[in-house]
Parts: sequence; structure tokens; C-alpha cells
Amino acid sequence: MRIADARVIVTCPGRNFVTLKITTDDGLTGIGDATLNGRELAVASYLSDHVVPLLLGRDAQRIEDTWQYLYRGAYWRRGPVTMTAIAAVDTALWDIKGKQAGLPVHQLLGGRSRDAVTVYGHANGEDVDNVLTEVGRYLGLGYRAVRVQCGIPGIETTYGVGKDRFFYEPADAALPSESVWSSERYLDHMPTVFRRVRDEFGPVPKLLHDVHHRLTPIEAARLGASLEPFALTWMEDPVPAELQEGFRLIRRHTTTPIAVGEVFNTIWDCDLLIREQLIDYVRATVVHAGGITHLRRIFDLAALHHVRSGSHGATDLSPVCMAAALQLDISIPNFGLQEYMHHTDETDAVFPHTYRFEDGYLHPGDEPGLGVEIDEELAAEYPYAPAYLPTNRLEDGTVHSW
Ligand code: EZ4
Ligand code: CO
Repeated sequence: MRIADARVIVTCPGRNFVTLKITTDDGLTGIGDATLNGRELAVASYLSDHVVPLLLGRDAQRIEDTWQYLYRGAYWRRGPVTMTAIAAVDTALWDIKGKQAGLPVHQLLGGRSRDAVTVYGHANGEDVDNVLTEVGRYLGLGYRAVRVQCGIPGIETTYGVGKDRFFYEPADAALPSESVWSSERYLDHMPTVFRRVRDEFGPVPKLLHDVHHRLTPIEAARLGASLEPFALTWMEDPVPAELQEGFRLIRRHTTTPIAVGEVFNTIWDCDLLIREQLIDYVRATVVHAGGITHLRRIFDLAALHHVRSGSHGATDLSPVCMAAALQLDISIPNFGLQEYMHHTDETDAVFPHTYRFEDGYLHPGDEPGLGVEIDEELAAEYPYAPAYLPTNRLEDGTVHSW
């Protein structure tokens, strides 16, 4: 079974998505997400200019060999653009293999390890009262786990606190907008937020919080310690994670569990974090960490060291990525949680899928392959529109991590 055609489809049904579609000589098709938020066209070019010519005529059944060929064969290894492009090819080939076998991909990965995939949603509010309303709404929808983000008194806008209550979309401007950050104000405010959420909703709901890489290790240690009474499921991205050793310092000071990895693209970004048990959840994803083949390798290493999965699932990861993520989530032994933000109706129409939300869980469905398709005619109605994540500065104007 040879690859007869491979095409990149860029569409913007409310936000930009890049999708690779591979067709075999016997007419099977497979798709893979290739969306890299704010850098979409770099991956589109990497694929169509540098990868598609290598795919034509290759055996579509050789998933591992194709992965190694694109990773090692390029000479230039790793990096978000490269690994997102490889992920798209890998995901599309798993989709094809599932369709060829007549099985959902999770059956090819060993079958179900659980009945359904526990997901968490995002409760955002400008102040604590709004946060309480939103947490209540998510719990009312059946969610068992909720990420809590709150505006900070004295800070005008806070990344991660969406303007729209339900359809959170941080990439909001044709050129990056800027916001101002104060760790002092933030560290002072967060314990109040979580105290009020626990007072209102009790000890059972899983509560999470995303720090978006904005603290130093010792500040993150202080945040974790100050939130211990509220028993968070995780504190996410407490510090920029290029320095894996940096997590040792956080770990020495707090029992608040740590999740990290939405910007990781290979196992080398987290091998020390995992081997030294410096984290509790690894948030790498199918689309940005080399596809199903490589992400499974990361999760297998994690399983040896008591680290569970907690994959990123914001709206910039397309329904194709979500469908692929669910195939892994349902099959691996060390699944933890899956982030899930509803896509808009326009996005869902471009990417019809069989996965469905019910009672706090996502169910991947039993369609052969990934269980997701792309409506190319509809996709063509939504041309690419530049959109960037905001950047962040300290009060004195210094560029800061967001
Ligand atoms: O900043 O998806 O946990 N979720 C997040 C997201 C990410 C965006 C980046 O593209 O941190 O909001
Ligand atoms: Co995050």
C-alpha cells in the first residue's frame, strides 16, 4: 500500500488549523493535525515543501520506519516545527492503519485500559465571584475536574483568563497584544481564590491551576506550599521548563503535584523530569510531540516512574489531535487527565468526529482509524487569518514569560 497523495489543508473556522491528508493507492485516507499556534504556516511549508515529496511512493504501512526516516533522516532533529510536521504524518498513517484493519486505533495500541477518558474544563473569571459561577457551571455540566484561572487585582488582563466564558481563544490579534504581569500580586491573590472555591464546592472536585511558566522556582515553591490546604490535582507549568533541574527546587518545598509539557516536543525535553520523579503529570501532546508513535514512548517512560499523562487539549489543538489523543488516553496504563475545551460549532463542522462528551468523560467511539474526518469543501470557505498569542511584560517593561 503506497502513499499516492499527501496534501496540506489550512483552514480558519474561528481559528487557524493545519491538517495533513494522506491518500494511498488503494484509496484509503488518513489525516493528522499539524497546527502550531501562531506559527501555522511554518509547519505548512515544512510539510508541503520538504516532507510531502519524500512521502510519495512510500509504503503507508511502515509507520515506525517513516517516523525514524523523517526524524533521523533530516539531520536537523527536534524543535516544534519539525516535530509537529512529523506528528501530522505519523497520525495520518495510524488513521490509515486503523481503517485498513477495520479497527479503532486504540485497538491497535492494546485495547481499552479504562471505560472512558476523564477530562477537565476551564473555569475563568475576572474576579473570584465570577470564578465561582464558572466552576459551578462546569460541575453542573458533569465535569469532575476543573482548571481555575482568576484575574488578579491590580493587573489589567491576565493570560489564561478568557474573555468569552465558554470558547476560550488566547490567540486574539493579527499582531501580538501585550499584557503586564506582577508575580507579587499573583502570589498574594491565589490562595484566596482556592480557599473560596473549596469553601463553596467541597473537597471532591479535582481542581487544577495553570501558572503559564510565569514564576521562578522558589516563587513556584511558595505558590505550591500556599495552595497545599486546597489539595490541587496539579499546578501546571510553574516555571519555564528548559531547565529540567529547576524542578528539583520546587519539589523540595511542596507536595502540590506538578504538571508540565504542553510545549515539549520530544522525550528529551522531559527525560530528567520523569526519571527523577520531579513531576506528576506530563502534558505532551500528539500534535506537538511527534505523533502517536513518539508520545506513546514518552508515556511508557513516564509509566516506569509514577508519572501519569495529562495531555494539553486547548482549542488550538484541532479535533484531529483530540481524536488521536483519546485513542492513546483510553489505551495507556498511566493515563491521568485530558484537557478538553469545546471547539466552536464551525470547527466541529469542518472536522466531523465520533468522540463525544458525557458526564465528565470523553468517549473516543469505535470507528475504524481515529474517528475524525475533514470536510474539505467547508474548510475552503475559511481562509487563513494571522493570529498570535499575546506577550507579557513586567511592570517595568521587561519581556516576561506568559
Ligand atoms: O497557552 O493552547 O493549558 N492550556 C494552555 C493553553 C495554551 C495554548 C497555547 O497555544 O496553557 O491555553
Ligand atoms: Co497550560
